[in-house]
Amino acid sequence: MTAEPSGRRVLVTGASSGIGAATVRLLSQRGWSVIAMARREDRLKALEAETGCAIIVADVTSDSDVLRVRERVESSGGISALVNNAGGAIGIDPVDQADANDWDAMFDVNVLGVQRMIKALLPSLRKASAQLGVADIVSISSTAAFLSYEGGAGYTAAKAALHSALVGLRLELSGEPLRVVEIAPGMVKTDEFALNRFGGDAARTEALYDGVEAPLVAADVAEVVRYALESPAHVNLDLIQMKPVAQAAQHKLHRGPLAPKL
Ligand code: 8X3
Repeated sequence: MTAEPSGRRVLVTGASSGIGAATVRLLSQRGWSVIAMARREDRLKALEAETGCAIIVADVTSDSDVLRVRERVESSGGISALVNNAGGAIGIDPVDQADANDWDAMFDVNVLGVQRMIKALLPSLRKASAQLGVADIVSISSTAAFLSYEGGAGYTAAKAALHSALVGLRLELSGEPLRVVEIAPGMVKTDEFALNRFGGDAARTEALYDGVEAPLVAADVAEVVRYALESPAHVNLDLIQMKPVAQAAQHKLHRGPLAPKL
């Protein structure tokens, strides 16, 4: 990674697949200088070869990794935007049967991982905002932050905590040219989200999307990230909830063709 000015330079976490990888692809195409961060080096290398992005192999749940990321970002020109995408769900156990270790892991990646990244990179973002007039923290939460469902309590609690933390952050940054954007997607069909949640059960994953006409895909969310980042500097998209048309709510999913009631 060479030193360069921090204008339109973004770091994306969870970049090895799904929404993160789609965001890296789209922002690279748009001329952003992109740093893709994730744990899996082989996937990052493929993304680097495809898009020309810089890569950092690191885990948002590791204090020492995040410190290393901070040092590398600062020594290579800083960033003007951070996209906190790393996260995920583990299991679908009801509260009385869930493994506390799974909840711990969900809180670590979905909540504390975002806090670690913001704490580490806020100085760089502040510097960029002084140069450019604005800098951005975009975080991918979930519709799960706003509606609980059976078997999802650990995940919904973590995403609700993330939402609450982002509201607090926006208040704390009041008066600075820093935008805090939260994007809350519903059903997004990616290669890994549901597969990870269901412990690798491919049949169960496929059944989740069965008959759903056009679930969101990673590129749909990436496009909203791009829109938020490229909006005029005075426009803060505080919170965007997005779902496929077939999903009126997590518990109100239409399977089968969408058809007008004529
Ligand atoms: C994923 C959305 O509906 O599985 O963040 O909770 S949902």
